[in-house]
Amino acid sequence: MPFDTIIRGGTIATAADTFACEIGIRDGKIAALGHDLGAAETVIDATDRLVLPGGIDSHVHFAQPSGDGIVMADGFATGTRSAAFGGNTTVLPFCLQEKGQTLREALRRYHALADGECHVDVAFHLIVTDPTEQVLGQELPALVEDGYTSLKVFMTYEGLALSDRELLETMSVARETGAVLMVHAENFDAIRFLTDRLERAGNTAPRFHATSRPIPVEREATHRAISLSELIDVPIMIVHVSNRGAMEEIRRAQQRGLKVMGETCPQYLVLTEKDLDRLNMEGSKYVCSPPPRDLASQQACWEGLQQNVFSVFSSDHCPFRYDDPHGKLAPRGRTSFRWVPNGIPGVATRLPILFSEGVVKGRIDLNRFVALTATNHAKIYGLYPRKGTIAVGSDADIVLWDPKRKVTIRHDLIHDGADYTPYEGLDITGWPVLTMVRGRVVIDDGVLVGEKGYGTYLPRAKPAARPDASQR
Ligand code: DUC
Ligand code: ZN
Ligand code: ZN
Repeated sequence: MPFDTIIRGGTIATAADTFACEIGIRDGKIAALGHDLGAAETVIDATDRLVLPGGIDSHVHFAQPSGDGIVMADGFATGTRSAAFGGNTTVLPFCLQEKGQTLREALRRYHALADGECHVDVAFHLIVTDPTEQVLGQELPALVEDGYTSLKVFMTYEGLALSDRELLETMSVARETGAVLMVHAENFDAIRFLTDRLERAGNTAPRFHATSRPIPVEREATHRAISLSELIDVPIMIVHVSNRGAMEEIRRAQQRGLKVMGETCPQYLVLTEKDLDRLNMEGSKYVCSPPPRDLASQQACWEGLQQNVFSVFSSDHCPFRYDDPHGKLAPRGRTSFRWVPNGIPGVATRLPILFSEGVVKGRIDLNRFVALTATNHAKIYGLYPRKGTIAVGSDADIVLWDPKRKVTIRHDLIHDGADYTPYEGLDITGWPVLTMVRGRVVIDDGVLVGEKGYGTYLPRAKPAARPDASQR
């Protein structure tokens, strides 16, 4: 047989084109695109299905040390399982350097946690929290050469935030090595000031999390990150953008020719700060940073997606269980929003939400959907063309979609380690019905058929090119 598998009868979409043809797969790779490809050991009937590149989620957190007795709800087994159910074939979680730790030590721990556990392929971003001379001068350059070609820095959070000087030093290394720098842009001092004031006034319920980090906190830090990156002339990615002010800062920078990219996430399209204002501690289910805002902010995020200000749409899956003393209901979290763990799950719901709210409702077309959920992630983070497209020679990472299937999101569809989804009850049109990783079916119509450990670690190249305004 010339092929192991043929996918026949479907409509294929890439970031550039939509067309009907068959896909011939051999040894985990796409070996042919054409008509009448003949016989194969397995033929998958894709009639009435869309055939898309597997989703790449370049912003997820698994097994990240969270301190204070807090435990993340997903390790690599459940996190990548949930990703596969949601139509993803590659995810990029963050490897957090704890203060005093070397990056290599952090990576050893992280690889050990991932090894033999993954259902889909993984690559790691580094989070730099302790940018010592040794880390910046020696470790980081060597690690970029070893395939860890992106890093994240924080402008807020105790123990994570870098000073402006440290941001500049880290940006310099990113420039010298060609790594991509992701920035969490919120003003630490402003948040601390507002939090103290709210607590003094007795305003400690989860909804005050949003009040403690309003839009100017994010907009100012976004502007500052852009200005610092301009000094160094280094590309940056502003992650999890939630509102118009920050989006417009990025747009202005792009119009000035700066190498600034942007990312937004499902929570900024379909949630608002009203979700944090639920009875008792229920609002803590929606505590994430930046917080969901309002309807005007949602509209601004759509504009960013439509008008190429954002090049990627990621989940920022950062799961904590709700009814759990190690999660959202940790004893200290009941005393103030300040101690509620920041983050919400979403790796399984990212693609259906953007498909339903974006493609089905006519806000973006199918090719833009593919660019935002797969192709641009691969290009920016050094996985293209192995990942992120349907082309001869690429890995056979493919998802079949039923574009008409109506689903109401329930937590039992998610298969993660959390005990809730913030999108419970959301009505969706369009659902991923088959997920294939390197030629092997991992999810078949809502059933896990893949095995833990099949997913593999992917060292990465430096980004070939920055998706810019001329790209989708
Ligand atoms: N930043 C993230 O990227 N994820 C969750 C929490 C946060 O602050
Ligand atoms: Zn962040
Ligand atoms: Zn995140």
